[in-house]
Amino acid sequence: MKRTPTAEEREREAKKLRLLEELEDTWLPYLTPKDDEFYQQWQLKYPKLILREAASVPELLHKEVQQAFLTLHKHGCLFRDLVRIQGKDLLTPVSRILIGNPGCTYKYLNTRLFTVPWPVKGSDAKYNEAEIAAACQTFLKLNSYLQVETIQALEELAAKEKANIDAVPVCIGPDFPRVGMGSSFDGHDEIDMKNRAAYNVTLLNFMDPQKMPYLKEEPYFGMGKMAVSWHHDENLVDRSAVAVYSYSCEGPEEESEDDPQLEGRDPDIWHVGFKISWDIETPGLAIPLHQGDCYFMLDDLNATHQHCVLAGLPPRFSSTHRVAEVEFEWLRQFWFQGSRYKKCTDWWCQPMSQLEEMWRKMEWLTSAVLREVRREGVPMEQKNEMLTSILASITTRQNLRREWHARCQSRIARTLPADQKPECRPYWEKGDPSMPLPFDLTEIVSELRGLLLETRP
Ligand SMILES: O=C(O)CCC(=O)C(=O)O
Ligand SMILES: [Fe+2]
Repeated sequence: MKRTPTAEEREREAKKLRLLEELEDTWLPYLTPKDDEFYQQWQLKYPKLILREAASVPELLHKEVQQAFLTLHKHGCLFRDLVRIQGKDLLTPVSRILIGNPGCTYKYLNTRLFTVPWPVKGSDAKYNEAEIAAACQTFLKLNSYLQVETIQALEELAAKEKANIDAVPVCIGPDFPRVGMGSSFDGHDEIDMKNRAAYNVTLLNFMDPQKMPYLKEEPYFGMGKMAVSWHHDENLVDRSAVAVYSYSCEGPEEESEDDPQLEGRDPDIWHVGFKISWDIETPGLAIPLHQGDCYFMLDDLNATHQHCVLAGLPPRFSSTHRVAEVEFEWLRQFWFQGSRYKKCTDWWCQPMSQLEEMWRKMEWLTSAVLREVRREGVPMEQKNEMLTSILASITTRQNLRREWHARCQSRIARTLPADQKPECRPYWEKGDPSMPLPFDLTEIVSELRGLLLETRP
């Protein structure tokens, strides 16, 4: 069953279609390092995008991180997600795992991932395999490294912005102090900088293009096959950075020579693409990513620009470090992902059963409120107030239950292997004596609507 897209989603989709129509069958221009203007455009239009090539990262860290990726892959810890985009259920071509602070989650494309914990101080996480534990520790180490690099890059960016401001002659007198000249780094930046680099999770990606023959073509620039389509990273702390470690499993001898005759990016090499949102004037960028290269999206780059991942030939992993926001909506999301978390750790078992217990109490409380609104002798005005507020929340609850039930039943969900099969939980049959209210709230919603009409003044 399809969810109706929101007005905002419809508008965005229409805008995108208008843009594509406007382009007709011409491609927009984009630049690669082969182009003369590449570095100039990068500096001018994408100054908050930073690349650190593999050679600048300690060799030992490369070894450890690359081993850790392979270990998690070997133990089958990465999964394709059954996401929902504009009411459609889709299986991502990329397999993923979220690692991070214990208890953290990250939601993307209507799917909440739960961290396999990394061993921060005081963590008592248990892992199914010593190798998985070691891999999580390695990603914590990489996280600290990338955090330090990010803060340094932010400081450099701030210094550059300041130099630019100072270089502009300002014709204002001493009565107009030049505070906050449009720069994002004014005043108490030190703390802001640290917070915006305080990565609490990393989302690992993996894809082997050889095993994924149906990749989408990049639609605006003709950049070729995409592993991840154009997007902004969602649900991050405002202006927080994202740091990415890229590991394409290319043999050193396979590296193809750039043929200057060929137009556009090399389809054998993995790239990250960047463009400014809704801008068809500024050329896009396709930045080649070789084994161990890292890139950083600083400050508001993720908001003002979109990025995509362009597939190369070899399999590739990436570790994308983020400052995830704290949010809610956990129970159904967790069980929707089947028993995948059991593969790595039992960390979530206890919190989830505790949460379910609290949820159960909420069901009983809801039934008590329903009893109260049905009771004779409650003054009309008071009854009207109670009904208005409870009807709204029960309706939302019913809509969400219906949506999740449908997601669990989708055709594509049924194709998943047993350990990844979505479980619709909490769920119970009609007349279950342990539950005070039915799962399907349709009848209760119409009853409440009727009661509300009666109490209309
Ligand atoms: O793999 C990458 O380089 C980036 C992936 C990405 O954009 C994402 O996971 O949001
Ligand atoms: Fe992304």
